[in-house]
Amino acid sequence: MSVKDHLSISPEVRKALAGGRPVVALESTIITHGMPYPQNLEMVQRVEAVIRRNGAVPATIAIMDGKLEVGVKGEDLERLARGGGKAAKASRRDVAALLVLGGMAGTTVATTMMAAAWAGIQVFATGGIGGVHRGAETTFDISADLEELSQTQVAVVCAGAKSILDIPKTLETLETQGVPVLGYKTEDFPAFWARQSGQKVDHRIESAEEAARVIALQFELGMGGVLVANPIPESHAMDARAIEARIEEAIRCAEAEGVSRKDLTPFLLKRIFELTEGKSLIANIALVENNAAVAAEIAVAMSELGA
Ligand code: PSU
Repeated sequence: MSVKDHLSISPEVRKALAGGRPVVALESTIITHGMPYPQNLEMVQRVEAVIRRNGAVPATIAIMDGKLEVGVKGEDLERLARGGGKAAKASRRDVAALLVLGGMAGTTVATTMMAAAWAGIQVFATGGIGGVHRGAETTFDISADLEELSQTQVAVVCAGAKSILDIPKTLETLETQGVPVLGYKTEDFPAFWARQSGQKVDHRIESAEEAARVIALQFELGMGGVLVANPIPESHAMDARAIEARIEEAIRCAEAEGVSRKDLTPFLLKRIFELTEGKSLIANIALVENNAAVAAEIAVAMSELGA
């Protein structure tokens, strides 16, 4: 029995990987827990189209019927998007149990990185990584995404960390874990809905080719993952101060209702969606599309390098 027995890779993705062609992984917690239906389904369809337009093959990853499916599509994608409440949220520690017990689950950034690495995919696009939650000094709530980045050789393109988090502590933890944080055409670490968090990235890179060279070397040296931070497009960026007031309100609601652990991020995203009358969702979709385009360009550049 090997890892391969638990992976179900679609023929299109398998063929692309065998031919050394660029592939971009996509996660699915954003579908099952990050956005409502039907916007979640529209989002993934648009994001996959963006990846194709930019010369790569998309591979949405999820747990379906006891398998880690790489390249979910058609009816399965619809089932996942409609599944909402029924789908589990699969973090690293849930994978073995869910594969044995069956059912359907959205994979987080951490789990999608693992599955991508097992399948041989080097580049992955998401919205925003999980991180250190505000108040973590008492709750200890730190996303498993951070540790995964330190040990799994996949480049994650994101719009920074969600500003529901404590961003300085998130960056501090990434530093402790030895994860390189590259700013895509920026020195500022982006804050998901806003272009800037007020914190600096480690290194500014100017192009997909430059990112590909850094990522290829990091992998060659066996030093773990890379985070590429790509700010939300200016046209969709939200005012940092206005969104902060909504975040604080959402956090107060979570505390009052006793929401914690793996339910916290989905709860906060949903509450902020309501408090911004849907504007946060429009911005979220725009930033994921933008990340998908950059991830595809990086995947193309990596395959040109022969990496
Ligand atoms: N990006 C989004 N929306 C999301 C997520 C990322 O635009 O919902 C998900 C990712 O799957 C990430 C998870 O791994 O949020 C973080 O959850 P937690 O804080 O419980 O680790």
